[in-house]
Amino acid sequence: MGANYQAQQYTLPDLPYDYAALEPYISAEIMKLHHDKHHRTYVTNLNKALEQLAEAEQKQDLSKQVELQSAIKFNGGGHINHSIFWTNLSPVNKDGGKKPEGALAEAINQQYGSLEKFIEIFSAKTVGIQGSGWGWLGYNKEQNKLCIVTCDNQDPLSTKGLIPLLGIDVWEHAYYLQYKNVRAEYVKAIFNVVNWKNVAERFALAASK
Ligand code: MN3
Repeated sequence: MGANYQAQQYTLPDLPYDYAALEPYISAEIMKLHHDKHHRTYVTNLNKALEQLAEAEQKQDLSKQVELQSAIKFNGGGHINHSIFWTNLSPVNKDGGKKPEGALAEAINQQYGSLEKFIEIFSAKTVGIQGSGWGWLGYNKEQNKLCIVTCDNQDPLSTKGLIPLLGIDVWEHAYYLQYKNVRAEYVKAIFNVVNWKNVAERFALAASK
């Protein structure tokens, strides 16, 4: 890998709060490992793959360019997803666990009946993911509708043509140290620290574009 192959480099974003800030719902130990080890590894491997891609492009090695797509999707998706996830959460003494307001609250009530009903449907789908993946509240621009969908592995929501508003990581690394195999308890607990203000901002931005 020479220095000649210039690729865009991504960096691990700082968490907008301390590792212990989401306790007791998500332990500091989980947050530190999840952010500083798992997310960092996606960023490192994404940068590696992009550098290899730049090299393969320069060498017009199409087979190599195609081969690299799965690493870019996985690690790039991991970086995209976690970067959203951290901002979707907030300590309870800040924005965590407060109710959605404004246009987002209206859309949730209109489509799902109530916030409680939305959380029930979202949680059931998300807990039911087979293996590793993410539960998402996404926005369908063409239909001007909210959608609850799940993605496998680190596939970003853009692969389904939707704009991500709220993502819940249900890879075991996100909860196992604290909740063991009881994914449902983790998903239930995390709504205590969901930053609905951030979700509403994402919704407003997505709807205005
Ligand atoms: Mn994760």
